[in-house]
Amino acid sequence: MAETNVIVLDLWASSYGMRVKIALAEKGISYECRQEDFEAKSSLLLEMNPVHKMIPVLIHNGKPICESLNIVQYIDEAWNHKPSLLPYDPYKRSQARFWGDYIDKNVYNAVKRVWTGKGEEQEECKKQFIECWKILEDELGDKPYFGGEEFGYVDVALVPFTSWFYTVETNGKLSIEEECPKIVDWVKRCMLKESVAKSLPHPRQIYAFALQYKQRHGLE
Ligand SMILES: N[C@@H](CCC(=O)N[C@@H](CS)C(=O)NCC(=O)O)C(=O)O
Repeated sequence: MAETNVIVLDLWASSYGMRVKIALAEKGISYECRQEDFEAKSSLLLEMNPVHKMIPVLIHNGKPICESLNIVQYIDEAWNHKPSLLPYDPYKRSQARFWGDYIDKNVYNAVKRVWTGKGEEQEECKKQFIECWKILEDELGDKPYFGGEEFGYVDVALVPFTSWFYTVETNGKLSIEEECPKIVDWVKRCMLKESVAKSLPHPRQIYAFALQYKQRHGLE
């Protein structure tokens, strides 16, 4: 399959965009990454994702695929010469999708509420953040990765959000390592993978991005 026909519409700090970049790297697919400006979205983004007008969008041979987990599943199916990100077993596949859905419904908000929150409200958000990640930690258990021995779909779905841990810890004055040590070990394990290390920005870049965001939105 022609790899030159792969474009990702992205914003570097987006955890959703990072999922797509990790999945492409896992499959060894080279691609062109175009950064979007949310204040002036490109006509290509509006054309390729007219429903949500959001990144990430994968454009493969001119055709758009939207919604990050849908994109990860597409990548897994379109480039099936490499080991699958989703398990083959239907039950295990359903479990992986369940956790992908849990992450989508809970993690972004849990993370964002801590770094944007203040005072008592932030304390409540910190409790919810820890609750959310403890549930994930229980699911991980003593396995190296969420799916077992191999890095896979749930890891791809979740690990991008950990690039925000430094921002969460600094703004929320909490130690994720104290609360969820197995998660922190899992992050270190994932970061040893080139696909992850090259797709996640440095935590301090994210922190600077968050600071600018808070200034722009009067959240300081
Ligand atoms: N459910 C979507 C979420 C994507 C999303 O929230 N994208 C944000 C960036 S992190 C976006 O494009 N925001 C632009 C806007 O809201 O105008 C996915 O998984 O792809």
